[in-house]
Amino acid sequence: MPSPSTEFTHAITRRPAEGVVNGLRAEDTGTPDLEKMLAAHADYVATLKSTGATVIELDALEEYPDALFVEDTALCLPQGAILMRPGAPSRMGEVSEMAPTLRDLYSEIREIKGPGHIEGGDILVTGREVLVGRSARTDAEGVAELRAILSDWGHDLREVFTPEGVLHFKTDCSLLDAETVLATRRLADSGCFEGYRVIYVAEGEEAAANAIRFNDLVIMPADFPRTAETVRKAGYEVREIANSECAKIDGGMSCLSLRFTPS
Ligand code: CIR
Repeated sequence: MPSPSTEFTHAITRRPAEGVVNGLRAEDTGTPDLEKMLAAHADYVATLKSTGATVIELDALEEYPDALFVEDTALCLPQGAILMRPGAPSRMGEVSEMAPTLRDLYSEIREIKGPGHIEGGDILVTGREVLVGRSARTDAEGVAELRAILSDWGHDLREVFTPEGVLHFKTDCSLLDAETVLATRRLADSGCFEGYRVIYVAEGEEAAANAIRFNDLVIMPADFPRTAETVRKAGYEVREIANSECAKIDGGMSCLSLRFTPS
């Protein structure tokens, strides 16, 4: 039986726009190089497709520099899709740009209406529950509104906390299989993964924690060799994708796609 938290027939991505150089970032570590980013993005899309999935590639959106990070706009579950309400004001409009694509694919669409905020990067769907990290982008009202929708669909939501200074909950963790997470120590030390098997990223390789399990593959950012080796030794098939340019605007492997099986 396919596992809904790791096996997907579809993904949605969005091509980076020239305006990506203006993407939000916590600190300035240099301007992203669009050509390099496009090459890495193409590699990412090809890797998703290599698992047999259909990848819907949306056009770049010049008016939204962060729109390539489609994960933040929606939560896609077997029962339906939920449109998010980003906490970053400059990203609010990305949701209505994503909505028509999801409406074509799903018969059931809900939306976070507010006043709270929630971004997809703060949501980890595991084999048994939906973990949502409160963060600078995701507040208590947003979590409460999502909880009400998920309870209609029979999912348990557990509220947890994204460490101070970390953008999203999934900046620091990923699901490797229904019961196993890859995480930083600073996040796992909060106790939020009690009952799960935790594989830790290597010290100094914290950015390796933002990976994705997509069908048979664990897709990880390149340049974190010790963590990649640990994940391989644990029995997973790893693919590494260059992430140097997205990293300059705080993005990574999970942010770049919505992954789902439409109902
Ligand atoms: C932002 O600050 O919103 C973007 N520059 C990065 C978003 C990354 N998304 C994610 O982790 N899900």
